[in-house]
Amino acid sequence: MSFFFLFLAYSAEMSYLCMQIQKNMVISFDSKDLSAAQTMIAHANNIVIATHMAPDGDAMGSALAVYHWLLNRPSAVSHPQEAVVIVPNAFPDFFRWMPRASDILIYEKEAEKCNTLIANADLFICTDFNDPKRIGPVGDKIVASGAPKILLDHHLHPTDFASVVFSYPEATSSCEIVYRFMEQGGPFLNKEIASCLYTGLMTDTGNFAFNSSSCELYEIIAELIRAGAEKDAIFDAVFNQYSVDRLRLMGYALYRKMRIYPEHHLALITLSADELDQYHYQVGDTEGLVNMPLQISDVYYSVFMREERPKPGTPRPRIRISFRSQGNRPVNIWASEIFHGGGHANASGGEIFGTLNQAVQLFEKTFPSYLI
Ligand SMILES: [Mn+2]
Repeated sequence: MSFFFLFLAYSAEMSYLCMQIQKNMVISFDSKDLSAAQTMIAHANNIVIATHMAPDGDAMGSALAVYHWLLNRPSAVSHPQEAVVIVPNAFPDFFRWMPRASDILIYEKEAEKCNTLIANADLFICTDFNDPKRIGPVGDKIVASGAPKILLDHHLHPTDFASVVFSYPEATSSCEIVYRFMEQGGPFLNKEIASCLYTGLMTDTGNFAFNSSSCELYEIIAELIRAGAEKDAIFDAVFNQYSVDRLRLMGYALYRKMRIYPEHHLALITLSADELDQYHYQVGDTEGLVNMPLQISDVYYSVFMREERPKPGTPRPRIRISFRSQGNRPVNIWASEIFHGGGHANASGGEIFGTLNQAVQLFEKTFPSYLI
């Protein structure tokens, strides 16, 4: 009994502490790192901006914001720089409206062109990933290049691949870090940059539903709106663009494929490649699905598994797994120790190569030891 109360007191204290940290969160840059990065940027001629696989709003927003910033800096007149954004694979259609999204090069589609640009790059600016593995073949090429690398990111435990690292896991998003970084170089905001950054702040916090209690965040948002970001239109462009198939897929997943483990406050949704085909699955169609079971009052953990057909040369399908939780119920250790992934305490990812059944068996075997 006393242990129980001790635990309650402890978790209450922890959430209070987290709340305090959130409210007072100010990103402060190391001045040496900052001037090193600024010098690298000032001297570079060919800059490659790279972000993670299956780009989300924060990846798109942070990379495109840096791109616009490089193109518009006052020094761009005296010292024109080539800049390009490379993403490993396609981004969802609902980000197509983003300013200059059409300039983005998709490695999967234009590998040769990308390889040439990477080989000629004299600076890499990496946003929203902590490990070159997160960007597939682009990561290998970047690591192999001798050019300096600047990392702007909010995922835990960045691996040691960048020359200058701005890693703030307590930040809401990489867009927040990019905002603070660009601000150090003087006035920088315009409508394009503001729209890109707002997108990342909005998507990484579930439209400000979680991980979004810092006053700083709303100060930034006020500046973005002043600079021309159209908040409601951006919400509409990102969240109200479902296809009929996408909404039906969500309905099917919730109605037919959601399993609840009541005594563990846990939900699991699985979708096979065949089921995805039935609904003409497009990249991004299952975005947000993993969060939905958390709307159930007694569900605090949610896991979503999606099967990808094996690629030529790989015998087994890949099961992509997303983990979500609420409060002081970390899922990242489970994701990293069992499913070769990791991430934030309340939002992680992982994968296994095998069948959906094998993934579900592994899930059922291991969750009792990882969930509170
Ligand atoms: Mn992010």
